[in-house]
Amino acid sequence: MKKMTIFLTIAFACIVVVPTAFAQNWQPAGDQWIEKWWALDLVMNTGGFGPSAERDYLADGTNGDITNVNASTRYGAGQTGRRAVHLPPENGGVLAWGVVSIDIESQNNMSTSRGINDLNNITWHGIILVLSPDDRTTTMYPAHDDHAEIWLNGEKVYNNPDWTGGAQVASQPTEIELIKGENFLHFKCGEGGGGDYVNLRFDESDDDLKIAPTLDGQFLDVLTPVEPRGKVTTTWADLKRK
Ligand SMILES: [Ca+2]
Ligand SMILES: [Ca+2]
Repeated sequence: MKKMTIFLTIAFACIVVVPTAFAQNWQPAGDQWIEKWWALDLVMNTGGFGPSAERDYLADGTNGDITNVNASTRYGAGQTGRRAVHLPPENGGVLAWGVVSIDIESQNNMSTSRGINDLNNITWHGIILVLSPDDRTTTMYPAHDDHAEIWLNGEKVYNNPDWTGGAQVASQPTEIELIKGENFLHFKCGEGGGGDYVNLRFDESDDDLKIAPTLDGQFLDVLTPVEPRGKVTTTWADLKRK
């Protein structure tokens, strides 16, 4: 009897706890432009999008722990919860990751996401988690001004130095492979002058994808745990203090 009671208790706990863990307020996908990103403070005074594209600021600022490539993997995404990116003062100094909302209609949404009208010689790094119910080939639609590079699950899938002509204009829709479960996408965009926007959406048929950061601003906490949760909950104030 006692064993049965324990078994039932555990079974009940599983039924109650597991669905709760997945009841997240995911960002919608499909043909909707993605508004919330897990983004790094902007790199400043880059010298333009040409010099920016030749640099791996993430690697330079973390002794190689986070890189442009591994920011598109579970490992690198997880590391963003533990490390700031330490760059020289002229490039912004200690840069932190956090949830950033972009104005998906603005031609200067990199600048305005930081409360400034029009910054130049800056570089954006943004990560999203894409949860897919299956393996699929689909199309992503990046809009950017200027040079955009995109990595997906540890591979570079996009490299376009030319601005696309509008905040919701994708000049090079690109076929990508998503895997069932977690996919990580890292979008780097270097801005020289004038317009400065990033934007991304998937295909209309991808309305079953789930995107994080969630609508209520969660990112690290919705990733599949690979280490004790306590380590991820260090706040940015703590890290910057160190
Ligand atoms: Ca600008
Ligand atoms: Ca520009």
